[in-house]
Amino acid sequence: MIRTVATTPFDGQKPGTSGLRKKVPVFQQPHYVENFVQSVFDSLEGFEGETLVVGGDGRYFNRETIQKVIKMAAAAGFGRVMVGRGGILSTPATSCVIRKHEAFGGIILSASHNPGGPDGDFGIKYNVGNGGPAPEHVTDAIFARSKTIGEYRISDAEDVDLDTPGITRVEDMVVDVIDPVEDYAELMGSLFDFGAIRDLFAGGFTMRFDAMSAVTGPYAKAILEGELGAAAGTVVHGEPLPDFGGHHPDPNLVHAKELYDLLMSDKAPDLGAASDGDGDRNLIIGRGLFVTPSDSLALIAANAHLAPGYKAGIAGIARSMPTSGAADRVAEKLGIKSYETPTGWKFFGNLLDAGLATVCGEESAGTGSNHVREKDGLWAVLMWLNILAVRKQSVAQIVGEHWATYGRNYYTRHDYEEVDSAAADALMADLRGRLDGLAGQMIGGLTVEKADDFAYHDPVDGSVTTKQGVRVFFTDGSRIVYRLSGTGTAGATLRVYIERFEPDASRHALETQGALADLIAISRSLPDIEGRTGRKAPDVIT
Ligand code: VG1
Ligand code: CO
Repeated sequence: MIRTVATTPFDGQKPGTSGLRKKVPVFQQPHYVENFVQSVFDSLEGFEGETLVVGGDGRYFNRETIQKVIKMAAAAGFGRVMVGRGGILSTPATSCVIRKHEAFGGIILSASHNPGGPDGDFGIKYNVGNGGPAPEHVTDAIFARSKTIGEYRISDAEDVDLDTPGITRVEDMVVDVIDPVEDYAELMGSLFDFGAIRDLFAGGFTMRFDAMSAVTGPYAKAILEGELGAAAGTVVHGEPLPDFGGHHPDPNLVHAKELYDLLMSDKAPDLGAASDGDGDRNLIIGRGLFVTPSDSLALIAANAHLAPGYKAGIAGIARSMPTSGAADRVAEKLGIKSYETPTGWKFFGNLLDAGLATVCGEESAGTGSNHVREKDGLWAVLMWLNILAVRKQSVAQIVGEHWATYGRNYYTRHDYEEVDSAAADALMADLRGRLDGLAGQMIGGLTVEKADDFAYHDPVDGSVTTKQGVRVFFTDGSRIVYRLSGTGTAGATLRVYIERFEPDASRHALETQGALADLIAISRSLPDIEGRTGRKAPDVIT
């Protein structure tokens, strides 16, 4: 039976960079999940009888929330829910399933790279029919609805058995429990030269993939160890755990330190890789060399034609604004356009749908292409494997040649986490207020060329998104960017992105923090980070 339940709005159900993210106890409040899910459904039209894809990264509270979503989808009139077995579907796999099965949309339960568990983070994100995150006009409508909601509808049916594949029903709606890996693995096989990668492994190539006890374990095991013949044990931390083993499933040099240390040691395999909680981020480390995500995007763009799915070449490259300009140099050389979007994958969807861009990436370890409408961790790893298999060189050789051809963009991001929100807002407001006066000023030995607050004009739908980050450009081509995170759940996180282009090949082997030392000092003094936040140094450097 379908029940209508009276409710009252909750404050703050505003989707951020990638959906609604809060601490688990916030989501556990009575009606909290239901209010948000009903606000999503109330903001959509035309889904009667259509398919909704539902899955998550397996974190704590995943299963309970999936049961609610299924019962509410039945009450709302969806015709079918496709849900990953065990409630598991990585973010890129969800995008793949939505597209392949022409679903109306999907709901992804994840807080990505943030920790899970009873005191950890949780999240709900709605994706539209192209498989990508809902664009801003949809998330704005969801938020507006959440502020006025007075009731929601839910079936009082028994919980669905999520562990047995096959078809059941909730009310009139079909529930199809699907293999979470199958469609995705098939798509990967259609894009990459699995035969060449198999030969690579058969020839003694070694790798470690750290799934960080998160969602990619089953995908990586099936594809890398299963289909491609990588040695058993190549995938470590391969079982998705509700608390990710107590770690941050964040594939960066801080949280994947064990992997990094291995790749820097004399026991290093040829390639180290990792992915995040929901499987959309990637970390690539060659023997003795970490590849920054910004460089990885540029390298993938320059070499994509070596993979069968991209052999006709790429139409354009898109990167988020804080991502380094390395990819722009590749676009220039290839004679294709590069696009600069605000942070978050939702801005790439229009460019991909319109065929303007083929490859996209973010400095935050996100890379992907037009094969789905999310960034895709394993895709990036397979792309690297395909490139390595064809070029028969090491990661370090390939990166070195790339820098010699295009120059090197030294790049680092400094995060100041859990800063007092009011202090962070004041810091940004102060910077914004000073923008006009910065040009021409000499700071810490460098001269400011111009400064602005990034605004994006979507070339496809004409929408304008403002206040996406303060950019300070220097006359030597360096850049510092400031923005506040839109994914955090406690206080504010100030992200400071620092970049310098170095054309001189004799200066391509410097240590990054040293190469950027003058800019790093300016990045702290210019907005007086210590005075305003009490922080002398960042919490995380990537
Ligand atoms: C961060 C990253 C951004 C990424 C987003 C979602 O956002 O900077 O590049 O798209 O996380 O990634 P923010 O607003 O905190 O800077 V995921 O892997 O969390 O879905
Ligand atoms: Co993620």
